[in-house]
Amino acid sequence: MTPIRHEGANYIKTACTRDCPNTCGLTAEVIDEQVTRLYGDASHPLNEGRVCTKCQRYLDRVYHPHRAMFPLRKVAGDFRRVPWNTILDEIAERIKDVCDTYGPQSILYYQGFGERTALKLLNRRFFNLLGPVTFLKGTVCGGTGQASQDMDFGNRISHDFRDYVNSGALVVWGRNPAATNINLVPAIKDVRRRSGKVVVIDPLDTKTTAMADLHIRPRPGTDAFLALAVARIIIDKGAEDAEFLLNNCDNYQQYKKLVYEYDIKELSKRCDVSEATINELALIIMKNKPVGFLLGWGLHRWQYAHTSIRAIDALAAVAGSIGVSGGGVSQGFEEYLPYDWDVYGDGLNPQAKRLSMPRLAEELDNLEREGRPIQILFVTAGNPLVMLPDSNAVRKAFERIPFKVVMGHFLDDTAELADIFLPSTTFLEENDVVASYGHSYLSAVNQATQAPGQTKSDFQMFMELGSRFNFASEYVKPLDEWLKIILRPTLKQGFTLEQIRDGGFFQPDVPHVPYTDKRFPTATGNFQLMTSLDWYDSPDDLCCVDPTQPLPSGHYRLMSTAPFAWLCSETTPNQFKGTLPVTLATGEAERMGFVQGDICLATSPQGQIACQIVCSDTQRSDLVYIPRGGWGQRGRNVNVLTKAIESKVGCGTAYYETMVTLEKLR
Ligand SMILES: Nc1nc2c(c(=O)[nH]1)N[C@H]1C(S)=C(S)[C@@H](COP(=O)(O)OP(=O)(O)OC[C@H]3O[C@@H](n4cnc5c(=O)[nH]c(N)nc54)[C@H](O)[C@@H]3O)O[C@H]1N2
Ligand SMILES: Nc1nc2c(c(=O)[nH]1)N[C@H]1C(S)=C(S)[C@@H](COP(=O)(O)OP(=O)(O)OC[C@H]3O[C@@H](n4cnc5c(=O)[nH]c(N)nc54)[C@H](O)[C@@H]3O)O[C@H]1N2
Ligand SMILES: [Mo]
Repeated sequence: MTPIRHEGANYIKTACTRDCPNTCGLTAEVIDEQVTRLYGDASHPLNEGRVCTKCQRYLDRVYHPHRAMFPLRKVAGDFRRVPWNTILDEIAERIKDVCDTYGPQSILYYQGFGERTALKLLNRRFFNLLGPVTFLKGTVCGGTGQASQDMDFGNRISHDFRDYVNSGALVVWGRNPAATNINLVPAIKDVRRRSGKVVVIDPLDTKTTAMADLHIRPRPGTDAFLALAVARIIIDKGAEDAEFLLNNCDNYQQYKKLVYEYDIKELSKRCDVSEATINELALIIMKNKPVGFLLGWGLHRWQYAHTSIRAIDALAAVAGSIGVSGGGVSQGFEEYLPYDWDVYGDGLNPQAKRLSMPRLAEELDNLEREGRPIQILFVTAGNPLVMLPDSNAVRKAFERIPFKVVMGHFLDDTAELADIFLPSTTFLEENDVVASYGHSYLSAVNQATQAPGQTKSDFQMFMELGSRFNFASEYVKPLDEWLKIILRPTLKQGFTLEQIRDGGFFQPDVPHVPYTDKRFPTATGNFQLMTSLDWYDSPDDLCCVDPTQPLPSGHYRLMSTAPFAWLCSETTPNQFKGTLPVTLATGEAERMGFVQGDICLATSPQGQIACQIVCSDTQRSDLVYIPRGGWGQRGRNVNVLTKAIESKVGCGTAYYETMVTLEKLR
């Protein structure tokens, strides 16, 4: 939307830095030093003036009366305001003490996903300059998909989404762009306008499934069987892309063996999709070429997620979608591509210890048991107490850490547990640069308004903290100087910081349609077709019940996916009234004796939480849906229920491998 120009208002071009694949270009309207409205930047080539609900509501968060504005120190259980200098002195002294007494490895730096801009590389650099402090490995977000696609393509590279104007069909697989990535919605509508087909494959009903020609609801976690079944039908019909499969792929014979291991009836039973629907999907794929496959993050949340993702990659190879305009299997983009990764400083400490993010509580417990407990926890841009799995275990592990520093915007669950809280600016109050995990445009973050209260950017805080250490002369530099260093690889190509500040540009090295030459950065240069479904080789290894089998009566798979109305745990205090909702199939509710509005207790081996029943006539009967991101302070944290296990590939988090039961409370 083009801003309606108000007299006396300033309009600042900037970009949204929140944890979302849109990374929209924005225009901030500023009146009397206050941002009064956020518009989509009409000149931004990707969002073209669009913004989503989350962005429209963001100002409520920025100007919320509960936003944290002052540095705080906990004294006898209560936070007290302390001047910046005093608090930074205390942190620096404590760090030096701990380094001398226990060594830098007893400091844990936890970097959340809240803001991933260029200057954030310097956070990790600060810790690396201290020595081999402890970092995290793995991810609660997208590691599994990337690692799985790297196995097939050598390097995961997605299609620019404007390439979908060339698609005959889109298969949106485990992704909900109508909530999570609005800039894809025009592409979906465009395919349908051109009489192409849109299929959405999602066990849940979402705003995106409502836009589909065909919505398929497989048994969650079993998409590999659906993909194999469709591939089998295409191969049976002789409609496979034989040229690509024979000339540009490895393992075609083994893959074919896998495709023919089970008959369609068995495959249909395992993924719980009817044979008629499987045929319909196969027909759509054969008739509407080229087919673009779009994978989301929901698909990653399983122990064996890689089997689903690799089976979809292979299906795309069978369908003739790889290296073809309008095709591809697209998921995410490398959001740190434009930067010089040396700035992280990881090279200084190749031996630094890394704790598994998905299993952080267990890792902390192990260190404790070994007599090497973490002494200082430093959290930036994350709310691990709410967003990591198994929150009760995370809380217990964090409580034992003697000194915790949290930087953020609100006194959320994690901040409440801190000994020291440092108030951060929002992106509206910062100068920076941001790339995206949803496209390859580099955008400017231009400060729209002054930092309120005593808030400081992470950059400022780390520079001021860094000035208290003996590495100050190499670490403490003006913002522009650091940006020029971080952006070295991009500036080397002839771009300037001023050009970025002016709005940004596409990164020149990123192809809009990857792999058109059908050469892949794998060991042989060929696309790698999967050869086995590993989990069936080792059923004992399953962390929970076999996903292809029906669940015991009264047990449900817990889906805790991204909500439409807010982003991760970036809610505002008092945004929610009433009990946390749990959506259950109407038939199942009747069978269990529940009615809409009943309050029940959801229980898993990890924990319990009170929920209010919402009935759905279309939802699968073997799962329940509870939105993620609610705070424990308000009794809305779904992660008290979730299991902390890693995915087999990519060290991702298998949140949805959690089974719950429901019991009526009153
Ligand atoms: N409004 C909003 N936008 C967001 C976010 C938010 O919280 N709210 N979060 C942001 C973040 S951090 C991320 S990573 C992205 C996530 O973006 P998306 O991937 O689009 O969102 P998710 O809800 O994680 O997952 C998408 C869908 O996958 C489905 N799914 C889960 N398991 C399976 C399965 O086994 N098979 C199939 N076929 N489908 C499955 C879920 O039901 C869900 O509807 O969105 C970003 N944008
Ligand atoms: N049950 C369940 N849990 C999940 C998922 C799921 O599907 N199900 N999905 C997961 C996914 S996809 C993700 S990405 C993670 C997200 O996990 P987190 O990154 O821990 O979650 P957020 O709620 O986004 O927390 C970000 C925090 O950073 C703050 N922040 C924003 N910008 C800045 C900044 O510049 N500086 C500082 N210091 N703070 C800032 C925000 O105010 C917010 O409090 O959660 C995961 N958790
Ligand atoms: Mo994420």
